[in-house]
Amino acid sequence: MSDSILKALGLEGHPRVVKASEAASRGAHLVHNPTTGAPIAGVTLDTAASYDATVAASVKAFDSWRSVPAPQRGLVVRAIGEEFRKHKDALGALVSLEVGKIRQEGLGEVQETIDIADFAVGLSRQLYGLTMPSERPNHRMFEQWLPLGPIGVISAFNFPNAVWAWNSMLAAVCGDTTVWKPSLLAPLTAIASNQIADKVATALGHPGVFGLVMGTDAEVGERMTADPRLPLISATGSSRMGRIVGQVVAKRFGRCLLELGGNNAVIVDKSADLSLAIPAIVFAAVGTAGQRCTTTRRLIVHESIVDDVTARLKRAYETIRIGDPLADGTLVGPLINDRAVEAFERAVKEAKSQGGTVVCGGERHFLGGRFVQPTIIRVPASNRLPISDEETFAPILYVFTFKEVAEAVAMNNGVAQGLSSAIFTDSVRNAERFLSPAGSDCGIANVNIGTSGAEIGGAFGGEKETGGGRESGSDSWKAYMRRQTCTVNYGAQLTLAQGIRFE
Ligand code: UN1
Repeated sequence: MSDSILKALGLEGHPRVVKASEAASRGAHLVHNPTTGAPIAGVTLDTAASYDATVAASVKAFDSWRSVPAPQRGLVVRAIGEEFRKHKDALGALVSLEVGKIRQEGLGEVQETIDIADFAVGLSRQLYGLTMPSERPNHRMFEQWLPLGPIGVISAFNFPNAVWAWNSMLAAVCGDTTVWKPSLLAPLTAIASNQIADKVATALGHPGVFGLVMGTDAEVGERMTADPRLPLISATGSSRMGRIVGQVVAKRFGRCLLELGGNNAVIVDKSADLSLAIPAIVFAAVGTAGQRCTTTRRLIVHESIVDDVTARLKRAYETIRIGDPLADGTLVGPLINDRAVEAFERAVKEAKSQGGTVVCGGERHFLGGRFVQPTIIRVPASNRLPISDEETFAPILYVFTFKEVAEAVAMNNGVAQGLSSAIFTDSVRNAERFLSPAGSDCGIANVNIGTSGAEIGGAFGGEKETGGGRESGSDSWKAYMRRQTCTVNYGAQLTLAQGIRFE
């Protein structure tokens, strides 16, 4: 199975991919299947010298790519999107194989890549700047958006394909090249994805637009964040990582686009339609085995319905099929690795010691390996559970209660992270309060849908320790360009602004 997936994506015989059995002797990094624990293949990592060569090639490619008219860059991205369409099944399966996402979600991830490519094609004719009236006679004032340079993209294991595409497809139409450092937990998906884009671009006469570097933080990551040749570092991962990256990049006056941890809550108001709320919460809390940055981790339920909601969720959790992510009907696969399982166990233990009650789950799954039970924990009557302040990348849902919606909003906002949030309510007043200036403080705020599974058309990202960056749709493209304000004097007089006379 794994061999045929690798073959379909041209990874067999790829210069960076070695057989698992040869990985040790060739000094390659071994990639494991989280479902079985078995090695899939080895990948060769970059050295300081090969890192340098890739960035140098990206700088060189930028030199000409920036001058290709944006709509023509869009045509290259269109061809890349077509290629992703052709490889959707195989690439989706590779995502499942490498990070344990169920097939539907692996395919959904590649669909995000196809969608953002389409979005970028349209955008390639819409990189609009404003024209503003000059206060001086015979002057024209306007702004234009120009390519920024090679962009460093750092991505996490949980979206090993789409997050790169959000960045690289937009960057490409903006006239930038990309140097991508993927997670070492998902390098095969990265090699396959980057190869698809690079092959198309190269065939159309643009080699070097899509670069890939792989290695440890010490060898590659730190070099990249400190590298003045990369004017923008777009990094997705933990807040701990973002804090380090942000400071290093700021030191050299580079730009950062940070998409970091979430601790997302769903508020269930007493007027909520539970036939919507329950399945939405289940998908958002256990989908991708709780390893999305948008996963629902906290449930804030009106006290009058909390017992009913918890009982319904427990019943729903009992029917969730856990197992091989590539098997039909599986809804939850494994966690990414043993460390993630340990973090899950630690959080449950901590929650219990802080007075939380396990409603269901709480243990490793009988399938063993990296499988855990989706878990619901009721917080004690004090409504406080310090462990719930942390983002544990696992399917653990903490249930809180509230009396007044204002109190629920304060709880929603009462954590360090600010990515996604949702309210289930049939009250227009409560929905609008949730979306008002005094409402949710998150980058994403939804009504009657869950916290995860955002569409690519909106800007994606969050506030506070989520990092403040926005990727994907809306006007996120502006982060990948430099703004230039231009004033042209087409008259015969030199007029100074602010009415200044200097003669
Ligand atoms: C992430 O987990 O880093 O909204 C990205 C979602 C997906 C993207 C998640 N479209 O859940």
